[in-house]
Amino acid sequence: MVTITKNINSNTSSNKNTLDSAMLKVRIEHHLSHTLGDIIINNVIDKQCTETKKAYWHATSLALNEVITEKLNQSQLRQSQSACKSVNYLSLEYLMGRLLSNNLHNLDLYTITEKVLKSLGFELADLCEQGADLALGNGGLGRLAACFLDSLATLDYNAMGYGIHYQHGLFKQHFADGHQVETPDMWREFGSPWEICRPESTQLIPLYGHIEEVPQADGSTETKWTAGKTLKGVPYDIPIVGYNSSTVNALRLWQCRADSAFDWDKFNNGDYLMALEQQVHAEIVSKVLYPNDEHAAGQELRFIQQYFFCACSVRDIIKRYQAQYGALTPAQSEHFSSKVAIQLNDTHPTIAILELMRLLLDEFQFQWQDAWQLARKVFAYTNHTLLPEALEKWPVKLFERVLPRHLTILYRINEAFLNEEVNAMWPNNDNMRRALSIIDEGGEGNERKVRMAHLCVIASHKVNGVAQVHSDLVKSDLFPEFNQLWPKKLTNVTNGITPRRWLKACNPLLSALLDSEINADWAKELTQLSLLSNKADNADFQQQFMQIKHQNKVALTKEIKALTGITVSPDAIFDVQIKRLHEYKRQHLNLLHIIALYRRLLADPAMEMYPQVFIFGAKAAPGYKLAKDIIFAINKVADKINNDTRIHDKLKVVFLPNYRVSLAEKIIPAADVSEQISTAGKEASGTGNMKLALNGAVTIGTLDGANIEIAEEVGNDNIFICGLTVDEVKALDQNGYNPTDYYHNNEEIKACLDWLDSDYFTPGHAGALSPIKESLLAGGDPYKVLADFQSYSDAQNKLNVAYQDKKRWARMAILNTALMGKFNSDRSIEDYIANIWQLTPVSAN
Ligand code: 73E
Repeated sequence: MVTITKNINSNTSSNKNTLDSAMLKVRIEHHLSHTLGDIIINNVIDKQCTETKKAYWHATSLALNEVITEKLNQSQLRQSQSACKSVNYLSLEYLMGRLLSNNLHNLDLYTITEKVLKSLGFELADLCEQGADLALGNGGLGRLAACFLDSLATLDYNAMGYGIHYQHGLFKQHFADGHQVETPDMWREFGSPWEICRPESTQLIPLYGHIEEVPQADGSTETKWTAGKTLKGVPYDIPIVGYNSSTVNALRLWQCRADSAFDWDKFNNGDYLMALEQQVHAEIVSKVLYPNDEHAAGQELRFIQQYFFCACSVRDIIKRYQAQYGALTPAQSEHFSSKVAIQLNDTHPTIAILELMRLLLDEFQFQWQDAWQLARKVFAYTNHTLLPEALEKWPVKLFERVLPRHLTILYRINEAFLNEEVNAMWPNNDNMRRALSIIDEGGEGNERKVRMAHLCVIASHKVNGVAQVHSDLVKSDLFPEFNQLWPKKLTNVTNGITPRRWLKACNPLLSALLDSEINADWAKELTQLSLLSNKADNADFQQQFMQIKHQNKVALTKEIKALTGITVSPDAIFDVQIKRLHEYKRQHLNLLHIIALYRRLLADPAMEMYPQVFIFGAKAAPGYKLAKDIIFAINKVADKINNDTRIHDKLKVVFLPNYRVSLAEKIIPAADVSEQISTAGKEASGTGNMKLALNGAVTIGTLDGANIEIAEEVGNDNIFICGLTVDEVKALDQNGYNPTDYYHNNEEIKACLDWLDSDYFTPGHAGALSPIKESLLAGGDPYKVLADFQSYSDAQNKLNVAYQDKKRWARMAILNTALMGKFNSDRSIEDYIANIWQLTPVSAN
């Protein structure tokens, strides 16, 4: 028997795997023949065909799942026996990506599995490509949730993620004549090997209906809710495997079904379609992820999604508490809050507050004060954005219709808050009452709305922003009055990323180099990478480091060719902007500079410039017209530039379709330059900035979000900072920003924008790119693209010159990798634990 030998970097006794290669092979073959049918065993099979690879991917995943499920069961037993406090992370989004490679790395089974599959005639990396991305999120917020789950399990904390089991995750993207086209994501068309259905934890969720005041014997009245409809929530658990730890936690995703499958009477009467109506209506609730990033969707279905998910999760949290500790009574209040923390990932799960209150009051016979005190100890809220269009406000009328009982509770919370707390601080001050009320009274034809963020701040014991500058702005600009009222409530937890997925698994060449250089488990203790600083000027090390970057660039070059047909040279600078498409992220600032470079090259083909490839990846929300126009413009400009022989390949532009986690894993290890050029004050944190820097890309960016903290870590010599600061943006707004001044005073800006009006980039269709120009001039350029153009362009020039000094650039790249220790999501989680959740770890040791 060959037992697994682990390298010194990643072994602890708690994580002993007893699976050997012979056993693994048997299990994979068992799943191939027994679970997946007999298409393969003993036949002469085509190992190159996709169907075969898919079957082997599936069988390998199932074989691994046996190990994982056992660890999950042991973890749950251990957590229950230790009676430790747990955190319940409530998020409408989880951007998990693929799981096979990550789970293998976290279990330290990657190498052995690679060998077994090789003996069967397959490349593991190739098989991993067969898995679908779990794209149950839009962007940074959902990916942060996924990184946090990884860290919680890695650090042996008792945690449960709660979310929605969307049938369709984020749409797939392709381009037709440069335009974004969306098609549905079918991640579990043929099922998913990772999920475990838990029918025993099904929940029934009431909604709609009416309330009445029922007189009580003591003369008081009680509110009784008679629901008009019931939904059924069925949970699917996805195991979350900690890295080199004894813990496997779960992500519990709720699928919505009808309370009963179909109407027998209608069916028997021959009305077959109508018989299924109920089912169809219920299934819609968990059918699809809303594809809006940083934009609150106003539809009733989204509201019901939020409620459904919150109600299922809160009931499940209580049920699990009761299963472990017995009945939940008012006397247990203190105990409950000493065992349960609930984190709200933005305001999307706010209704959980009302649902917990409702259950305590109506079903557990709590008095108001007992229920409210408990809620306030349990909840905490993370704010992820200051953008007004992303701040959720639901019409009171919608609340009244769908959740009449919850609305009465909300009113009572508001009344007590305004009459007691606000009045104590600002006596008889109607302006303050109006500013802080949970209800936005509307006025002048505007309907009354519920400010979800206010409810979150009032009900939570802690509220955090996601990077220092963002948290400061939450205090000063978003919630200044709340900060006056409760000076200790608002705090900061800077985001982080898991180094397991974002270095160890996605960049095996660099990982191997780090393993050989650093005598510690750097994928856990990321600050250990700072030891590399000593080698930043070492010629041999520079050579090795940059050689790896080059190999990663060669691999990406092939991917670019396969996906777009465009040929790029791995010797050029790979300049990467990958993130959702949004005006505030300013992909169009990047584009404007590309157009300026192109223009300069046409004017002077001998211009001194090191070849640069600009690589984009971004999805636009389907309803966001200007974002789609920007994608179209980048694609059209790319077409023209890439086919213009006059510029001798000095400039190339690539827009990779269908940007997602698994594509990010290929782009990030190959990036030289990381574009982080949001308008200062608009990007709360960013996390792509951390992933790129960790993989040795040098940032060109504004002093926004976590860029500021990245600059602090790497030092100003190792980052290219440009653009206005937060204060300068504010000053510009106060003094009246006029983009046409920049247009008239900067000849290059004018020429580039006017070029967009011609048919140069869209032959025969003059004006097709004009919406970009219009948004920057007549549209008022709300994100200050023109104000930052010159500074950005100057920084790009410096960067291009810096790259030509190979030693200087290698030093910068190495120091970026070396100095990213702070941005380990394990550190973020330890910050949450210390300041907000107060958990203790439970491991097998
Ligand atoms: O800066 C990012 C941040 O890094 C921020 O824009 C993003 O959250 C990341 C993680 O903290 C974010 N997404 C949303 N709000 N902020 C959002 C809003 C509505 C719907 C979906 C996502």
